[in-house]
Amino acid sequence: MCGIVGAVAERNVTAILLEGLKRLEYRGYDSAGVALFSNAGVLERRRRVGKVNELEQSLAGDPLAGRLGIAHVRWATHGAPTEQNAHPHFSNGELAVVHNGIIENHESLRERLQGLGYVFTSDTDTEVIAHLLHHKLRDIPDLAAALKATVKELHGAYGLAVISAKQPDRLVAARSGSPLVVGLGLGENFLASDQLALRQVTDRFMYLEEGDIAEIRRDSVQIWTAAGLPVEREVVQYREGAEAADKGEFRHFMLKEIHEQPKVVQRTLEGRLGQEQVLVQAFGPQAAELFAKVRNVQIVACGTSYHAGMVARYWLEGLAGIPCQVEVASEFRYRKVVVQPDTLFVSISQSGETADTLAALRNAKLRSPKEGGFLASLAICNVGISSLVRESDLTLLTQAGPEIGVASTKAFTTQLVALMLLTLSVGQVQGSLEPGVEAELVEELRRLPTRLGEALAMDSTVEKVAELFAEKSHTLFLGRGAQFPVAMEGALKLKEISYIHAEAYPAGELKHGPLALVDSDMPVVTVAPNNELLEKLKSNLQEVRARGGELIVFADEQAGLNDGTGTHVISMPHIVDALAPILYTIPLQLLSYYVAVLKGTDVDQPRNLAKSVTVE
Ligand code: HGA
Repeated sequence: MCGIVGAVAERNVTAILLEGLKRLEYRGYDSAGVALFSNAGVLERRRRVGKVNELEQSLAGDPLAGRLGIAHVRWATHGAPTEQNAHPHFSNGELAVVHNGIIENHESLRERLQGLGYVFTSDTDTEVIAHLLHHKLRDIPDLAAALKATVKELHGAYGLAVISAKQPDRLVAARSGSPLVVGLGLGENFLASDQLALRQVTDRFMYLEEGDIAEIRRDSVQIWTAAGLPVEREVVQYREGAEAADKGEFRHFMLKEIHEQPKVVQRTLEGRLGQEQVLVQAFGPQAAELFAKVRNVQIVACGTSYHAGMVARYWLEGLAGIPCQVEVASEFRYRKVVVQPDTLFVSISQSGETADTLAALRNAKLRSPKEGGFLASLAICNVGISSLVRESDLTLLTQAGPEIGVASTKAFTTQLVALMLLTLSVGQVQGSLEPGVEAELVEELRRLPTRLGEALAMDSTVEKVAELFAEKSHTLFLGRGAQFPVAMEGALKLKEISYIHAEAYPAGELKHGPLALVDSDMPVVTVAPNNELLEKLKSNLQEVRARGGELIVFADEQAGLNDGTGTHVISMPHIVDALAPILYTIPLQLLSYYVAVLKGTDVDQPRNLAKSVTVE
């Protein structure tokens, strides 16, 4: 995915920019570029398709130097990954712009700017920003003020950095939907889309907030809010290892990662939501064209990722009307599969190196026309430089960050977010969503991080409930509809880390067998959002109570379920039904965590399990 680095200093910044780009390499990208205000007093740039290494080698042979510069790694959304489309983009040799995100109204802006005489040299949406800003500078000479006027006309998502040959003492930046952070040095300052890119030069950061515009000079940083008011943003000191390799205030990585979910869900949404629509191009430049052709979806994954795929089936069929099949990769790869015409192959994997999933993708790609090939492949993955991403036609990266705990938590919820974006994108392109659904869900997705925070606030309540399980050997998890895979994931978490035998059933299946197991030694966990299946679920719960089974119910605050003998109801914040699977996952993660802590098992490295399953 795209990355931005910028610097204004009294020394040559080329090496700083290159090092910054290398630190962003893990996100996956297709080209890289740098622009500098050279000592000759002009803007110069170098761009290369491929790795940062290619750019570095080119600069080693023919160096560029300057004290002000911006750099970018690009993951194409508009226009193929070519040198011409790589950033920085110039306007009239006077401005250089790098951009993360998508400008939705780029076509109309392009037409208008062409009418004004601007000549475009790329197919990107980004280039309109350079020319529009150039045009604004005629009436508004100050670079930051002109940028403020420019972004008012942009629809979509952006993290932007700009330098001008006419105001070479500053770099200016704007953020809306794509993160940016200012790095503070001594007599020099920096900018990046991720603080990781700047850690070699500073440990003090200022995070820009939505709508912020920043003017960064060697000795000052000035920030304005979207309303144009000057604002101070807090300076945060980075502690070495504070992110991935350190548990911080938490006892285990798993608990830390559970609590990171609002933040990483937010990151996974960043740059992917327009005003009322999902930005389909976030899946890649050819996504819209491909999604228009999709008549079926085949999802292939393992373990937790498989459960994410199971939820997506309810969404793809229920919201977008697209037939969907889901299968565990180890089965799919060895069986003769009949593929319907125009089927999109979707693989899901945290690491992107899961051996079975990768083999399934490779088999899918090798299918002869006689066997009926897939339309295209899409990887939903947390690691941008993984094999799965490299070998798929389209990618949507989750932004969960490194997951250390073996039992997956934040990877799962970010996969669900990615799959919801897929559902809405395919539905949008095909016009198959009910009117208003996309706008409503886009709004609800924006609120989701706050909702997840509310669910996490139930931490101590869930910790108490965990005591009911510590002495038990078996548990049942029940759910209906899209909550069935959530129950499966809850059961998987519990068995993975507490070693308690846990099974998940669709609640309606209870009386077809598992009810025979229910007695006072078999707690039954249920997730009960307030949807059209609630009344049916309530009857299933009665069936359990009638056999003396103890019920633990995570229920919508409006579900009308109350505590009683043998029934423990934990009230959940109300949420739109489509997003309930993401919210209800949280208390189940917490439950297994606290049961494992009570049992004294190795939470982060459960016996017999490994993180990235690169063997069959
Ligand atoms: N739309 C721009 C930037 C793409 C991006 O942010 N990718 O992660 C382009 O296509 O160049």
